[in-house]
Amino acid sequence: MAVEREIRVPEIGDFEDVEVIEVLVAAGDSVQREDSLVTIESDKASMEIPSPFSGVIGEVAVSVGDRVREGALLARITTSDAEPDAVPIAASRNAVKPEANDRPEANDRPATNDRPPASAEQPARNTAALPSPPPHPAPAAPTAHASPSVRRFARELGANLDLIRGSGRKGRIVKDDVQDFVKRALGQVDTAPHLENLLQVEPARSIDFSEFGEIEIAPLNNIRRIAAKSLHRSWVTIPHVTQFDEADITELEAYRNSQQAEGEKRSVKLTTLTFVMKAVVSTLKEFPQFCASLDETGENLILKRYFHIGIAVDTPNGLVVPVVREVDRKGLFDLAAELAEVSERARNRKLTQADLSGGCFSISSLGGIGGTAFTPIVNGPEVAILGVSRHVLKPIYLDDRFVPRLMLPLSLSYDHRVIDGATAARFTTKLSDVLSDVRNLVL
Ligand code: CAO
Repeated sequence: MAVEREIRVPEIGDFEDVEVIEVLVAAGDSVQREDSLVTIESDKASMEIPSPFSGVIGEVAVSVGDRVREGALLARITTSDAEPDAVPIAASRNAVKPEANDRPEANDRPATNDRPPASAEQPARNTAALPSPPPHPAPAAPTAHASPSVRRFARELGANLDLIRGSGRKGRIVKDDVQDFVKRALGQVDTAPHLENLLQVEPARSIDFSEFGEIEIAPLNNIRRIAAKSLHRSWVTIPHVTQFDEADITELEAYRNSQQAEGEKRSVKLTTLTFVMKAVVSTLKEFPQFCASLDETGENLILKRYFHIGIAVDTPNGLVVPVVREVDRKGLFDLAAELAEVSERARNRKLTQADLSGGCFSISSLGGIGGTAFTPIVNGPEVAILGVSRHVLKPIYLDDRFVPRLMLPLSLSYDHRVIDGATAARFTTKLSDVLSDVRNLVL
C-alpha cells in the first residue's frame, strides 16, 4: 500500500535560516533514497539535501529563494509501505553533503582578482570534444561556483567548470550552463576543428565585482547574444584592415535639400544614407571583389551579380542588419521609403529571417549620431563594410584658395584575405568621386 510521508530539512549543524538555491525535483518525479532534492546555501557553504526515501514526489513545498531551517517541510513523497522509515535526522547528517563555498570570503581572497588555477575540477576523463584548458601549474581548491549536483553532472560529461560562465544568481553555474558549454564545445569540434588551435586564449576570468561595490546583473537579450556571436566570429576569423577617406558632398547635400519639397509631397525623407547606398552600388560594379563572399573552404571567392545592401540599424534591443534588396534597380525616393520602413520594422522587432539574409555588402551609418571615424566589423561572410560618420564643414584648398566644403568621413573595413590595401584605397577614392559628383547618382 502507498504511504504519504513528509521530507523535512534534516539537522544541518550551524546552519540556520539558509536560502534554497536550487530545487532539483518536481511533483511527479520518481526519486531513489539518497537522490538530491534541493540545494541550500549559507554565506559559508552550500549543501544538497538528499531524499530519505524512495518514491514519487507528491508536492514540493519550497521554491528557489525561500529560506529554511532544520525541520522545515521540503516535500511530500508517496512511498510503498515496504519502504523503511527514514534514518533519524541526526543520523542522516552524513548524507548531507556540505561543500565549501567556491568563492573565498573577502578576507581570504588573494590581493588580485585572478582566479587561482583549478585542478580539482579537472575532469577525470578529458574528452577530445572539449577545448583543452590552459595548463594548470599546481592543484588548488575548486573555484567555480556550483552546487554538488552540478559538479557531479559536469564531471560525468568531462566538462571543466572553470571554463564555464555561470548564468545563475551571483554567477552560479547551473545545469543548463554545463549543457550549453558541452553543446558549444561539440559544435566547435564539428564545424571548425582548426579554431581550437588558432584561438588559444585564456578563458574569461570569473570576477565577483560585488566585492568592489554594488552591482546589477543584466542578462543579454537574444538580439545581443546572436549579434555577439556573429561579431565575435567575424572579429576572430577575418583579418580586418580599415581604410579611411572623406568625400566632398557639398553638391550632393545642396541637391538633397533641393529635393525636400518633392520628398514631403511623397512623404519620404531623403537622407544622405540613401545617396551613399546608390554610390556604394555604383562603386561595387567597378570593384566586384567587394561584392563577394569566401566559400566555406576559404579557397573560392563567390562573386555576386546582385546588389543587396545590409544597413546597420540601431534599435533599443541592439544592432540588427536588415538587407535592402536590388539597390541598383531602385530610385532614390523608393530607396529612402524602403529604408525608413525597414528600420521602423527593425526597431519594432518585426524583421523576418528573410529580411536579415542575402546581403552582399553592409553600411553602418553613425552620421546622425556623431563621431569622426570608426572601424566597423565586417559582417561575415561578406568581405567589406562601409562606416559613415558625421559630415563636417571644412576648409579645403581648391583652385589656389581655401573654400568651405562639406566633407563626409568614410571608414571602409575589409577582409585582407580577399582585398589588398591598394584596392581598398582605390575603392574609397572611387566612392568619394561618385559622392562628390551628384550627377553620378541621379542620372
Ligand atoms: N552627417 C550628418 N548628419 C547626418 C548624417 C551624416 N553622415 N547622416 C544622417 N544625418 C542626419 C540626418 O540628416 C537626420 O537629420 P535631421 O533629423 O535633421 O533631418 C539625422 O541625422 C537622423 O538621420 P536618421 O538616422 O534618421 O537617418 P539615416 O538614413 O541617416 O540612418 C539608420 C538610418 C537606420 C541607419 C540610422 O537611424 C541608424 O540606426 N544608425 C545607427 C547604425 C549603427 O548603430 N551602426 C553601428 C554599427 S557598429 O558597426
